[in-house]
Amino acid sequence: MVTIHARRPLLLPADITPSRPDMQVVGIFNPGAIDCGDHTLILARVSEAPIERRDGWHPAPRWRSDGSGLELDWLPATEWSTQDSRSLEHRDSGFVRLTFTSHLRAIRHPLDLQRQAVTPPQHPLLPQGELEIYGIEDPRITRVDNDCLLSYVCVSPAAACTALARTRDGTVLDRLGVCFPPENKDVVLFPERIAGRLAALHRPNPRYRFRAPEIWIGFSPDGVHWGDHRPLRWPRGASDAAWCAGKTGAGCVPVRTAAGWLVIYHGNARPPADASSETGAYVAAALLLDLEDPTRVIATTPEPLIAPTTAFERDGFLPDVIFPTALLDRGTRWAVVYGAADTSIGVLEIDKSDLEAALVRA
Ligand code: MAN
Repeated sequence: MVTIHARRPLLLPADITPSRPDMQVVGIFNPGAIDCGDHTLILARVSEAPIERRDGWHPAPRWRSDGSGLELDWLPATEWSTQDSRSLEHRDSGFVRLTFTSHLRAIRHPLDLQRQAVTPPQHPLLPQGELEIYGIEDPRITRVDNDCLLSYVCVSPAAACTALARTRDGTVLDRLGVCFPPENKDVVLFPERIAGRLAALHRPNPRYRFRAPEIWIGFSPDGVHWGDHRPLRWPRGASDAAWCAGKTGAGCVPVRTAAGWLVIYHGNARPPADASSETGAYVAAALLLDLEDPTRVIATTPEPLIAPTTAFERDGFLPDVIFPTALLDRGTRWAVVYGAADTSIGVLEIDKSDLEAALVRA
């Protein structure tokens, strides 16, 4: 049994200002986070929706690819139906548009990760170019090769894929381009080269479901060329069928421990048949990968470590979501930073010894 300490919201939508006066912030969530000396750099996903309503029309935001800002497309309700809170579906073609758009915001936070007022400047990182016109999402930050590398989801009519960027302090992105083509998300880089190569966990999302979409690992000499891909497999008992039957995905950036690479990942349940939402609950669990050969899963937590239980995790844009994105070392404890209900950022602490005891050899 892993005891959870100091579970708290860290950033809420009301803490930040929208990028434009006609947009409202609907979420600040799924953040990359990394300790930088005297502060924690948080790169948060900020999602915004248009405020204006027009009878018979749905607004769908889109960034102009020439960098000249945000445009609202008004889609006729006769042709587009609302699917869940996140998307609109074209009645004939089945193609979708998002009801909101996301950009990234860099925030420096004291290392104690206590909730406090966010002081400006909150540096916005806005989408750029054809592959980002519906937004950029879910960043993860890894310090590797003396660089701060950021993997983030790009959304466009070409679908969701993952790109890489270098950043010094989160305020400017030096874009390196797409590293995993559509549809692939939940890309996290390891903080060290392994046998000379960069390594990343990633999650392709296949159309044919022979089994649930799962975490893969791949390798690269330079961060641009990736190969040697394979799924991570571990024995899954009957008990995990429910909580990760929908899909699994990384997660926090892996952390080196004496016993192996510690990875906190998410499991997503299939929604119950009578549910109004298209998406089931997201919970967090842990894996341990072999230090020399991280394609080998050596231990797992058979049950979820963290499930949505508090109000800010249960109620929001997408209810019942714990989406872990960063694991920070706080001495005898780990601080887990996570997105809650696609609406806010939460943080909680677990004793390292508790987590170690919960890991069962695979
Ligand atoms: C899914 C969710 C959303 C996200 C879109 C596009 O619907 O993960 O949060 O905005 O995909 O990536």
